[in-house]
Amino acid sequence: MPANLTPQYLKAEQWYKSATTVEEKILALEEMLRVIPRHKGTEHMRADLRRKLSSLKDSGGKKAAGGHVDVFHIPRGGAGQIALLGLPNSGKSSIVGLFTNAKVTIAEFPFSTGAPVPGMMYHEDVPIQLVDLPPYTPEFLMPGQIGTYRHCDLIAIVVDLSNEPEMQLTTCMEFLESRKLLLDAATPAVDDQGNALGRKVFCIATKSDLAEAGAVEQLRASCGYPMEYVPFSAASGEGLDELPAACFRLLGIVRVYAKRPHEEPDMKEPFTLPVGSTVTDLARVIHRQLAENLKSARIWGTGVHDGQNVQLTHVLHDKDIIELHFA
Ligand SMILES: Nc1nc2c(ncn2[C@@H]2O[C@H](COP(=O)(O)OP(=O)(O)O)[C@@H](O)[C@H]2O)c(=O)[nH]1
Ligand SMILES: [Mg+2]
Repeated sequence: MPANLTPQYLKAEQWYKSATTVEEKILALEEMLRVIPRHKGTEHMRADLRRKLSSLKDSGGKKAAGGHVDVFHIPRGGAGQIALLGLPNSGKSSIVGLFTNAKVTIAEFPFSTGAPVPGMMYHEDVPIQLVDLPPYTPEFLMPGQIGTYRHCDLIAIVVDLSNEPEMQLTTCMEFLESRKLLLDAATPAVDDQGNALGRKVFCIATKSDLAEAGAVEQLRASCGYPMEYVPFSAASGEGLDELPAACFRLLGIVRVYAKRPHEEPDMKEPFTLPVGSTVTDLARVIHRQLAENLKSARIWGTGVHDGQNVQLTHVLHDKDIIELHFA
């Protein structure tokens, strides 16, 4: 009986074949099993896929093969982690070099970046981690590199406006789409625990100093995917304030300052929390056990009178100062 495989299945199979890590192979196999037509003709194939899947899971799933250190696993730092994706020479390292103290290599020749380089950028007083990465080309991605994209909070697609920007963006979008790294509202891809595989993405349209007028609008119009475009230039300084601000906004976080009764607030190190977090969420971040004894709170900030008493379910706003009262 013919298997009659669908394009959806063949795509997942392509993903499996190109997967360079055990984690990716597992995700791709799960997708193949999810989309494979269920009839007599695919019975053997399905059994075979399930066998492969369980043997991969037994082999240790997320650990790097052979117990080696995975250089593409970058521990998260700051309020959020942003991984840069782009073709060779698109200007990724220049961005990380400009905003952080990281030692990046900037060069006119491709593949000058050989391993991920994390650095801390600041939006005002909020630290945000940028990760410079080797380039992507349809022919070559460093084995393991997909893991960095899989586990970051936000992917920044870096497009060089001076060199066929539409082709660059299409190439990156096709890569993200084929690995289920795009959040698709209609059919969000999930792993077997129900976690979304897709990441939030946006586009840094760089080298704007070399671009023709209207290049960013053209790029936006050429790509159907809804996302933000931030014009930038390491040479002219365009976007120097806007890029960190956009990163902060797109990470979906608020920063708040905590204060003890009768003391001044600590304005040096804000706490960062997901948008929508409450007074109780802040208390949990400060001290999980103390949070149970939280009795009341006063807030100076948005939508309240100075020092107003609020419920523990009150939703925090960016730059609020919160005084916590424990029993
Ligand atoms: N004119 C101009 N050149 C840039 C800009 N950003 C990077 N470059 C140059 O583009 C080349 C590649 O930059 P690099 O950051 O190493 O790209 P990567 O391969 O994506 O990391 C280097 O020669 C940079 O000096 C920019 O905004 N404007
Ligand atoms: Mg580089």
